[in-house]
Amino acid sequence: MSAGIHISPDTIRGRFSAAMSAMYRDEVPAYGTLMDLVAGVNDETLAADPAERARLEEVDDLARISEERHGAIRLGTAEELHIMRRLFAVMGMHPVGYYDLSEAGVPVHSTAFRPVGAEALKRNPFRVFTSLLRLDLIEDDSLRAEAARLLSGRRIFTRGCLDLIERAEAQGGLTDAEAGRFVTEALETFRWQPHANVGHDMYRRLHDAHRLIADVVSFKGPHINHLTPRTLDIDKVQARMPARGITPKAVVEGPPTRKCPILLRQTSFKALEEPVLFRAGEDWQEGSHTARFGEIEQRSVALTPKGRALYDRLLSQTRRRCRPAADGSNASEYMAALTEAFAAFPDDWASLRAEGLAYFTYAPTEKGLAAGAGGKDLETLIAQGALRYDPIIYEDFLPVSAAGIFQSNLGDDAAQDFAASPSQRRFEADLGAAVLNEFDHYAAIQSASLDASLKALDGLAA
Ligand code: OOG
Ligand code: NI
Repeated sequence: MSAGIHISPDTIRGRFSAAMSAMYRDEVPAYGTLMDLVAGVNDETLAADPAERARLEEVDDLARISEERHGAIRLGTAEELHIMRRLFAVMGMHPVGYYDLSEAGVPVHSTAFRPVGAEALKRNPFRVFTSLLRLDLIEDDSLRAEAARLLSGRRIFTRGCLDLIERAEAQGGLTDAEAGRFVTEALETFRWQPHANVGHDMYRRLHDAHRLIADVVSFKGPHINHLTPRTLDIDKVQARMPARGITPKAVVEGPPTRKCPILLRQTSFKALEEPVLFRAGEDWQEGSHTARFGEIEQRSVALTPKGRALYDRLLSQTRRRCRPAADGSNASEYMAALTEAFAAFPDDWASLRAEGLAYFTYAPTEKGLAAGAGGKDLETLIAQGALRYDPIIYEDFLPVSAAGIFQSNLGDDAAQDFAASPSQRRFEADLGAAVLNEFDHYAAIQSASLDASLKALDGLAA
């Protein structure tokens, strides 16, 4: 048998995200409603702004504008995380960034498996925010031991999936037919399984320790807990959710609405209560669990460490003044405080660039190519219109926003005090690889584009 021709990991990722989307819409009907709402608002936004439409047509695939940009799962053991890294690698998704959520009262640490590089992101930007439960943060010794025992006994990957991961690693890829089987097998890991791994009493104990612990330990696998399409107008979708019968979380996470948007804004609808069957001897006992929801996101320019420090400072300043209440009662007060604090964040592209707050790609203009660089420095070339610059989109996540998303969907009383203990080394040891530092990555994209631009200008100037 010949090895056959391997298809691109980007293609496998595209098929996988489409299959996941179809499965999730089927499992969580409210998510289908959200998708409809998002597509409608995106159409309206594009119709109202022909210039933006033309710009997006150039850089994006308009037909896929409303598709999923990410999903999220929560894992229980180091071994699960290690295999998950290999599974995602088959689809060209690699761990980027380390997020310590213990600081925000959620006992996990996380990374995002995502395509790296402009070309792969453009083909299909789907990524999965992946968290590993921190059993070491459970205080009750006997509960911790029981949780560890339950987790060590479960098998979240099918035999077929494991075989195909090994095959992809050995062959350096998968054929079209193998990829089809891989997507089918991999999907099983993310499927909702209503038959719990525990009885109701155990579920209660885990739940009382932290809802997230119950969500991970009580079930047979890491069900996908949300998917997130891209919206072009997050404020509008947030405002229209109630009319479509879905309840949005109290506030949009991230920066406020701006002329020059930065980083990432996100909101979600609240997780639904779903029927579960708990073990009861040989039998099953009916109960329920709340975990799965839908989210939307709007991405904008990536910030440098300096820009990010300013963002973090202004966000903390806002939250010291006004903490968003779970019931939404002070949502407008919070939004006003946020807008006021962020008045200190420059809101024009020229300042964001000149002050080193955000990342941009550079490209020579026609005019610049005609005139040549002639030894001029960057600022002069920009002032003379020889170089243009465009924002680099932020492709990662924000820990404070992620904590807000976790909390509103775990039940709003879920925040607890854990000893903040970032543990990136431990996480990377479990993962079996280092995570890519997102700032280094954006900086490299920026400097490569600048080098190439200066070379192009010099080439003609000579
Ligand atoms: C992950 C929450 C984080 C985001 O978009 O920030 C996240 C989870 O609830 O498991 O998905
Ligand atoms: Ni999310």
